[in-house]
Formats: sequence, C-alpha cells, structure tokens
Amino acid sequence: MDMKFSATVTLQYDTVFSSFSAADYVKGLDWMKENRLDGAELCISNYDNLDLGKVKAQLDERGLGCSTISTGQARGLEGLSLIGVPADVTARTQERFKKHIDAAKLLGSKVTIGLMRGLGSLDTAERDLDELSEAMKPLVEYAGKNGVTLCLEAINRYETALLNSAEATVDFIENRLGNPDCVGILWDLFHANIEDIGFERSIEKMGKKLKHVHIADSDRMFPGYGHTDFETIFKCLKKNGFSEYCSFECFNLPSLDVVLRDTGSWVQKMREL
Ligand code: LER
Ligand code: MN
Repeated sequence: MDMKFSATVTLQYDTVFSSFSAADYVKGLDWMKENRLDGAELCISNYDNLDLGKVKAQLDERGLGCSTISTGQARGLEGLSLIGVPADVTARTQERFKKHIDAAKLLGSKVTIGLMRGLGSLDTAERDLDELSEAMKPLVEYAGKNGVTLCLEAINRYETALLNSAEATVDFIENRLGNPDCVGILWDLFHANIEDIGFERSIEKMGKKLKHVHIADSDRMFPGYGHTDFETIFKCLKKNGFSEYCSFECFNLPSLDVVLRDTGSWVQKMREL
C-alpha cells in the first residue's frame, strides 16, 4: 500500500496551520478533493456542538478519509493537560481523549497526543515522564479496546520539555508504556529538523512505530521554501514501507496563494518518487 496525504482543517477554532477558517472548512474539504489528497486531518477541540455524523458524511461524499484528530487546541482554550495540573484537570483531559478515541473510531482515524500531554520542565523531566505514562494508561487501554491508534508527537524543546525527538519518543513508548501496539509516533519534520540527529536515522529507529508525518519545511513554510531535503526523506519513507498519512501542517507561507496552488502538484511529485 502507498502512503497517503492529508492537510489540516479545523472544525471549531481557527488555526495558523490551516488554509481555511473553521467557518469555511467545507471549502477546505472541496480543495482537498480537487487536489487529490486522500484525507483531512481534523482539529477538534471539544464535542459540545459538533455533529460528527455530518462531518463523516461530508468526508465520505468527497471520498476523503480522516488521517488523525489534532487535539491540542483545548490546552490553550481550556487548560487541559495530562500532567502538571490538579487531579481533576487530568481526569477531564483523560475524558476528552476518550471522546477523541470514540470519534476516531467513527471516522477511521488516529488520535494525536501533542501538547495536551503537558509541557513538563527540564528539572523534573524524569518525574514528568512517569506521571505521563501513568496518565496515559487508561487511554492506552481504551484505545486498544477500540482499535484506535494514539500518535505521540515528538515536539521541539522550545514548546515542551517532554519527548522532543523521535528517539526519545521511541524510548518512552518502549520503556515506560510497555510497547503497546496501539501507540505510535507522529513525526513532525519541522520539529525533527531541530531535534533529530538525522531524518533517515530516525525513520529507521521508529520503524513500524511511525504512524503519521507532519509536513513543513525547516522554517515551517510550505515545502521548498526552507532547507529540508524532502526527496531524500520521502524516498526513505517509501523504502521502509511507510503506508500511513503524511499531512501538511505548515504556515500559509510564503503565501496562502502558493500553498493553495502548489499542494496538489507537490503531492503528485512525492507520490511519483
Ligand atoms: C502540533 O502538531 C505541533 O506541531 C505543535 O508545534 C503545535 O504547537
Ligand atoms: Mn506537528
């Protein structure tokens, strides 16, 4: 099976990572279909006023899947976090992740665990990781029971003290979580450019644990406007049999027009490598 491509679209609150506002998300789905993407990465903050059945129908009508649910908005909006917060906030965060898992089951997608895991600090990193593995236990059990994959995102040191590199994330999954099948890695090429020793080395190290890729150049612009060598990375992903989603999560830079105009042809180029 070949790898698939998606792009970020947000359902409730605007984000710099989407080319469409939340109010215009259906236009975003149309654009993805026109540009022959395979699916949408959906930013969902909460389920209070969300008709998930309708969203699923809108994806289906366009032949689009959902790659993963991006969950981090509720950290800023509601202060949700798995660690470093009072027990009742951890519990509410776990409940929110369970709702994401239910939604992912319906959509046939994965669930991202990014900044909503908590930020930790350099001084307390060991304890923070213990706390995180404890807080993740019920989520891992629930995801496993429901056949949903949780994607732990490696995020650079300027945003969180926990799980910065691909290597650190592999180590956490193997040695602290007990290597469950339902937990994999979201590898963001922007963060990897800052933290990883080498792209190819990381792909090899992650192996089958690599479940989702975020596409952005070294400066978080659209591919080709920084110094990341995408051809080499994508050839290596293919050589390693990667058949999950690669999803655009870049700024609308150098311009919104460039992103809207060039995504389809860039994806085609990567497919043909
Ligand atoms: C989310 O996928 C991410 O990469 C973070 O940098 C967002 O703050
Ligand atoms: Mn990312």
